[in-house]
Amino acid sequence: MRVLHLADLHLGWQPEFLNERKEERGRERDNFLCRAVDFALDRRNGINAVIIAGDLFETHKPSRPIVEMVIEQLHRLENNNIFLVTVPGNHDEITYPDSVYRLEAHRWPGHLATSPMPQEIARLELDGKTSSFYGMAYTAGLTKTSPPLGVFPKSDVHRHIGVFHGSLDWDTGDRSLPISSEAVAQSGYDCLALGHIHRFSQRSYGNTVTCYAGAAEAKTFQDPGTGMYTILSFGDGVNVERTAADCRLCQTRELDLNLCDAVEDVVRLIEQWADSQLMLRIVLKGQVSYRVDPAALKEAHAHLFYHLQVDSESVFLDFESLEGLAGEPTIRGYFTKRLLTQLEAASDETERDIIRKALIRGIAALRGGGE
Ligand SMILES: [Mn+2]
Repeated sequence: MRVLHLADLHLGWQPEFLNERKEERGRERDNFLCRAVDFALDRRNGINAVIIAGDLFETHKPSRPIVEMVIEQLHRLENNNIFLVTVPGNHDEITYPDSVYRLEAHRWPGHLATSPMPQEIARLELDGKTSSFYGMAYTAGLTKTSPPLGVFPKSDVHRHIGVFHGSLDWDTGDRSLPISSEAVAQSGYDCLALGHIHRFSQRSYGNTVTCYAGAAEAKTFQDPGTGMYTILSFGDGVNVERTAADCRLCQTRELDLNLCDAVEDVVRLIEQWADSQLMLRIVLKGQVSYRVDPAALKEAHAHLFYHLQVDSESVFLDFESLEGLAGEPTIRGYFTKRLLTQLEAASDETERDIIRKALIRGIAALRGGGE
């Protein structure tokens, strides 16, 4: 049995920060569900079941076109005999009377969790084995969250798979569902397919494999997506596989100015990274004696990327301010004074250049900011 484990799609979310590309990218993100369904239907992937572990939608009340698109895509799974389990999350919380899951429950494809506490949702018979799927829909006022969720129902079948949108032992007091890992270890479940944390992770508690599939598609640079499908493969045990999901890459890269002698070198590095498909955030680091303007770099190079953001955590240090440093009764002051003396005594420009670089890097190192 091979299960495509999806979570945290946040369909309908708009990337405001992309300005004129906002709508285009929003549509592309929302189209992820269609690509995931194509993946599940591709016989080469051998998928028997799809799990959606919460936050399918960005809100509990998504727009009509998004709802219709989702139901149409999920119908494709149902029509092709792919077993489907959907669990609501905290973004698309079932609590509200106008929640999409309350209004559409009567025509939701596959199996939808609506119970406020864990229950068996459905069973799947495959190759002479019966697998039971358990889940719940967090409902404010009805779901008990203190102590953390720790009682897991269990039917008399071969396999047990929990589908939850919550946090393992991470009681932040927000409207999420805390889950006791101690209880998971005692649950006798084969696997807990989780949503809520947007990064991928996999751990074992007792004989139970817990897996956060993570959000495949990026939202922002802080929430950059995994770009991967997660497949839970059940044989003798549980195997977690991952494969590339054809999502737009969203990356943050550090650019160490200490490795650049001038702005021209910085420009050359950015040009080497040029990729019209990439959403890239560059963080300038280091301590240098030339001025770098992140806004100007962004302006000049934005056309080389799908989206470019340049932030600076670097420190500008001009040679005038070194005289001040040289007077400090510190190791840094002593170092600066010594290098400035060498600089004055240097016989040619090559030597002076080396001493200047040593000075800048040395000061960075003494601040704990360099190599
Ligand atoms: Mn989420």
